[in-house]
Amino acid sequence: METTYRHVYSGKVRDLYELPDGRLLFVATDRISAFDYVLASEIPDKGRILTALSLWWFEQLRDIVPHHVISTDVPAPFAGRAMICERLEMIPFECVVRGYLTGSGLADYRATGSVCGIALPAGLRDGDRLPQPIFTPATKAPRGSHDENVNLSALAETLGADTASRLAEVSITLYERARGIAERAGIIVADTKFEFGRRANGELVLADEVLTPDSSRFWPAAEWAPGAPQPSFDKQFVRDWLLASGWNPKSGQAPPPLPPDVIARTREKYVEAYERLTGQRWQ
Ligand code: Q0Z
Repeated sequence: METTYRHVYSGKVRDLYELPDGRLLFVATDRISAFDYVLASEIPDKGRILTALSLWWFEQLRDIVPHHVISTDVPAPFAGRAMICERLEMIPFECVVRGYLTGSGLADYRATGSVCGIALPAGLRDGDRLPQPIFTPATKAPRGSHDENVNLSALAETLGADTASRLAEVSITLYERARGIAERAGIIVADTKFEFGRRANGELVLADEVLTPDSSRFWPAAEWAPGAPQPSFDKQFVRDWLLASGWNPKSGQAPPPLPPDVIARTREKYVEAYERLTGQRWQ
């Protein structure tokens, strides 16, 4: 049988296609990014592992909110690393939840004492656990620029107060469910980004990929030591090797290709995250 699909968009590490009936084909590639660059080297199986992980999370969360996945019966070139999804009217904000303080949340906190208009206790350090998870939405920036944190009022202005508060509530509920599961697996989900869309009847649906190392910060719980940047569960070998190679992230030069052992060890981290979280062996 002949299957056609039309390429509609590519992100750094994933591609989006449209099927003839209007449904979308959401494809995770083996590409990896670090320091805002897509690397020349790919991580074998990364696309399949992250797709399997995302599908597993969608099932863990489906009693909280419906998801956009219709089928994983995809054209052969994408087998195992793609989902056929219902087409939604996407909400034009990233729904970020933070359980720990780091990254742009830490930067905002250091500048203002707040993150997205939410005041936090004084004296928090990089990597500290927050008293409770916070909803910190961001605008979706065009490619090449960075998302901008916004407060709940900005969200309410664009979407209406009801939708804004529903997004906050659902996002925090999803995060709390996920962090409990991950904690028991020895993984800290420091923060995560959800994307939602609406069906024609107005229902909110969880879209995109969820709770993968690409959409979240995963930290190894055993190594958590707030007061300094935390090691990344998946990308630490890549970052360490790139910096030790003498390459400067601010040079404007493309990063060098990764050596085989760094590729292999990074692949193992994705497998480990999958196995620890799902309790299933990878393949
Ligand atoms: C997601 C993206 C990329 C994958 C559009 N269910 C949906 N309905 C309508 N639009 C989308 C979705 Cl998931 C949608 N994106 C982001 C970019 C690969 C996803 F390159 N864009």
